[in-house]
Amino acid sequence: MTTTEETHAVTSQRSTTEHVTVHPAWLPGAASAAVGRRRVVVAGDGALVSTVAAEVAAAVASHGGSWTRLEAGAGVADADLVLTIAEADDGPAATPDAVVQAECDESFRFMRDAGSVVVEAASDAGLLHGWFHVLRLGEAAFDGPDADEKHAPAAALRVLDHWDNVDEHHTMGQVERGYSGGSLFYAHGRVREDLTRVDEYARLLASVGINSVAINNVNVHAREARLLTDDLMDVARIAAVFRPWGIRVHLSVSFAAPVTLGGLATSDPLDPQVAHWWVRAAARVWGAIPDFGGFVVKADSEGQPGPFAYGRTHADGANMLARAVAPYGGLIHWRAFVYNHRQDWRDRSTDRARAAYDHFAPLDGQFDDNVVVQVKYGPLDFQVREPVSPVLAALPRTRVALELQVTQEYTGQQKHAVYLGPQWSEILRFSLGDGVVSNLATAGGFAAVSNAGDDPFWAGHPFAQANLYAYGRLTWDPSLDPIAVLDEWIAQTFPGSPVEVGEALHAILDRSWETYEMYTTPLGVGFMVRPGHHYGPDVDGYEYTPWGTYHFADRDGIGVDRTRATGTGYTGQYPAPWCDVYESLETCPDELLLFFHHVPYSHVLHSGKTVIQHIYDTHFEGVERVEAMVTAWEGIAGLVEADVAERVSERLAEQLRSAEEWRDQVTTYFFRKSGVPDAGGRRIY
Ligand code: GCW
Repeated sequence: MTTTEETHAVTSQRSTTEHVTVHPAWLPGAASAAVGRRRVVVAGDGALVSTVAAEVAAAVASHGGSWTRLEAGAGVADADLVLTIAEADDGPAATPDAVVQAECDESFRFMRDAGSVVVEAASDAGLLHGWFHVLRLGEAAFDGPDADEKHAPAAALRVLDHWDNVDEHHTMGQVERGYSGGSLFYAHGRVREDLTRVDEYARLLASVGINSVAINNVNVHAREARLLTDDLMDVARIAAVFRPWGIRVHLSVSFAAPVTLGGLATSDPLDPQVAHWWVRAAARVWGAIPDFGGFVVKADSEGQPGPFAYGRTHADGANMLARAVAPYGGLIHWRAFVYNHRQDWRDRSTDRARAAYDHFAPLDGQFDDNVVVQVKYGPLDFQVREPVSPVLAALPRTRVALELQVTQEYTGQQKHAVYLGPQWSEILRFSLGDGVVSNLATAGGFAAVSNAGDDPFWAGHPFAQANLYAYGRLTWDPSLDPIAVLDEWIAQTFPGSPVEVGEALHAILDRSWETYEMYTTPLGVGFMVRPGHHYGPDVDGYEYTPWGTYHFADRDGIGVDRTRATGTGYTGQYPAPWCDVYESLETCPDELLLFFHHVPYSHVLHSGKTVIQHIYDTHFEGVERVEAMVTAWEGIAGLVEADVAERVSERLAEQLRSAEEWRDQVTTYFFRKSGVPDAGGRRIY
């Protein structure tokens, strides 16, 4: 197919909802061409087998192949692709009654024999993953040597959290930290009537292995709280849309709901009336939605209510809820993002980075089995660079989920092209005690804040789709190379494009996380963003605020002393060897230097540069790299669809403007503080 024909094919697959033409992301019609022209058999029962069958039917209808549906285990002859549920020795494997099982076996086996492919799964959820595996491979699924591969997710929980408010006029916007338009779920102050885009979104998520979503903001305001009560049947409608894609729905709930919704005088977790209120709430929810996933709770954090008000621990709070949902196999995702957001900047002894560990490490072993403690990847707040949170190693007897941020709150707000796969890969591969992933894989998993909204490109920036894609792929298999994952995304999103397109996209995105880091906040010190919306530079924006995110720059130096020897002692929260690696100036990695140490500007990094010269050099080079991104894009913009080209060009122009602003403010700020000139003699204001 020529590029023009391909482009036409892709365009014709776009759906139109409420007068918006929606970009197909990585699942354009072209994706199904390889399967669609073959003879396919789908065998087995289960709700998600029907989803696979419908997918196959649509693919062969567009591309001229054929398909048959058979009973599980029926003798199959003469097919190019067989998608089947394995016959289990101990009873039926398919999930009954259209209910997605809590933690079913999602694995599948991929076998290729002389160009014929069999995908065999233990459950219908596994079969759906196997189907999307074939779709992702395209022709390559059928080409190549004989194979027999087992594919299984690294962890049972692969969740996306939406920080969506029902209320469109909320002061934080409809989607808190959302950069992709309005909510996919809510419009005009209620759950949307037309959930077509939710269905398309669910398909995209299923194709990369996501199996749970939470559909409302962890900051639960009065309007959103009512999802649990008055709007429950609307939540059930959303769950019904996700169900055929093997995705369970969760709600964020307010710890104070027994008071605010139930009229009780207290939400003390040890009060039997409170526990009873939650038992009844759970019965209502699971009565309406039998495969409901559970609740997400942000308690005692940034003004949200919690057990501290009653002198109770977070284990008391989480377990009370866990017992209410346990009869249904429900989960409580209890966030460890607990810190004092009203600290006094003058008080140098309080260190926000310590807070999650100080609160949660002593509680290890006290949480019920269906509590999942959800831990942000770093000790602060989704910065471009943070050390991996020591909490992930401190809870060996607790189910833990690692929380990432797909939405680019602190990484350019989807105006900047920043591919986060390399950041997540680094976190997932980091060896903390027994290794982050092995700790999580036992019983926990992964959660991330979604970047999707009702924007026609789903994510504001067409390239931000790659982050959504990579989150699913890397949490399914953390050993994947993030650049190879990007390559998959490019191949599916720009199918049939000339090779220059892929080359340019790699040139723009492969090192874009590092580039963003270069022109923004240096050496792991974090923040320096405009308060409130968090976009653009403001070096001292948070310096004298109660939020606990300081850099302590003065005329002599910069950084936060978190050592045991002379600082806040945070390094002591790490297991060996990290407690010593980070403690010592000799061994602390350059990129985290200012997170752990306060040093003079003349301090020489392992790179051989002084801190001040590093700040100058990275900021100038960061902007040069963005200029190169713009040039690379200009070379291929004419080869992609016009609306994609236009959106990306517009975003890159803003990225360049913003990167220059960052460079000029940061270099000028540190020149003025330190008085040390740039050895390169470049323009500083
Ligand atoms: O990063 C901060 C955000 C808040 C968010 C909070 C959290 C939903 O600025 O907007 O609140 O984290 O993770 O709870």
